[in-house]
Amino acid sequence: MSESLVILGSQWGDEGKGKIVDLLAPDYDYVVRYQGGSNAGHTVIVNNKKYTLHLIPSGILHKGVKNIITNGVVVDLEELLKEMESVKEVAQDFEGKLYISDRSHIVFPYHKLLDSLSEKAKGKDKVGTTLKGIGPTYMAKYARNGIRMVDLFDAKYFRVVLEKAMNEAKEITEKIYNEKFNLDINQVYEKTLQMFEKIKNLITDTSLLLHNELLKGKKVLFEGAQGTMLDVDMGTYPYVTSSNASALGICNGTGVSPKLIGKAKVYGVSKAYVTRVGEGPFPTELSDDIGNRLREEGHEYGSTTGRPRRCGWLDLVALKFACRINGLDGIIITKLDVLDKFSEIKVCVAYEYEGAIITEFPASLKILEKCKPIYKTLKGWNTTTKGLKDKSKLPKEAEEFIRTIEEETGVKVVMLSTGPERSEYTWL
Ligand code: 2SA
Ligand code: MG
Repeated sequence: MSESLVILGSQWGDEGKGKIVDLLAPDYDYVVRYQGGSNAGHTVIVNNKKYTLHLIPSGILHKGVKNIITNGVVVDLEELLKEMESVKEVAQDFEGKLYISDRSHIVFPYHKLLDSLSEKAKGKDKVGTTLKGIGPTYMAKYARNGIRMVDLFDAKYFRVVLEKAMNEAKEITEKIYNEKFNLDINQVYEKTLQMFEKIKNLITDTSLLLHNELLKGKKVLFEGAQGTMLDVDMGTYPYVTSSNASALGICNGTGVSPKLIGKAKVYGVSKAYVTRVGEGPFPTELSDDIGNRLREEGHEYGSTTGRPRRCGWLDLVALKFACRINGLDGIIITKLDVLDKFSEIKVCVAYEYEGAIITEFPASLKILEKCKPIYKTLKGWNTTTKGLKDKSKLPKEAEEFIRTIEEETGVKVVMLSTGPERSEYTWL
């Protein structure tokens, strides 16, 4: 049986998964994206050139690595084509290098419209989505009104289902949101088919492909998007994305049996601190100078939307939760170097809630909102770890920081990332 690997976010996304997948990809036959859509933003820097991937798996930047967008991903054709253009030089030919599931659902312009109308209507209770149409596309999927890649092979059938879906979107727009619906069915229909023409040679039964390849012993790297705490079932609901961003989403997202996936190792990526974009409580958030310093030192702005990210100290209650949900075999700590200049570093080891100590992440946001972090204060290392590749050169204070993470979560830290470049990391 093959040795596969899962790399996913253990926090609220933006943990630096793209860089990790990119650097490990050469050891794998396939890199697989299994949920989410163009809401993801995976930044990879190669030879000083920055690539931001939203839909295409980060293995695309390597020769000989095949990439799969599976049934669990919602695909925006316009974004996909833009992205293919942006990596064209590196990827060269996409045929035989990028596969897209015939069962994946398509994000249409009316999904994006509904995303923004829903956010607007929620007012101060908005989720803070990326406005990429993700929620409405998954809603359509579960309401059995979605349109899949396979449907586009039959233009007549596509016209019928598109009309039905757009009429419904029009009704919601006008009757529920009292707004104008300016999208034209003919235009959406024609444009979709034109775009589809350009990628239809990449569409296949990726569930079957993966099944057969795994049985043959091929090595597969599963690339998560967003993070565990944004998982629709296990995250900080309703301030979550609309798919299973944790390891729990791999089976339904790929159409591969848990018996085959079960052989994979699972590594969770965590920043040395916490960031979050969008709304929703996050107990260790710092709205002070330290939070601002983390944002500036860490360049914490959304790679899809450019939004400033909320920053705070590392939350080990949440990380311990992510270790359990995902069954983590190891933790990868990124952006360690961002803490280089902090003389004191805090990690949250428990919450205080109405006088009681909580060590398990609560389901209720009402409780979470009132949780006050209980910190363990560690000494900073006050020296640079930027670009550090030799673990024996790790300052002893940074070793203590790592040890604390391991003690509190019960999971080994297996790798440190010390800068955005492909080469800036060390295995521990
Ligand atoms: P959505 O658009 O429906 O998935 O939004 C729902 C929530 O999920 C959060 N979310 C994210 N959080 C962090 N990073 C994401 N990707 C981009 C990035 C985000 C960006 O890599 O930087 O550029 O702003 C991502 N995608 C979704 C979102 O903030 C909502 O809280
Ligand atoms: Mg990101």
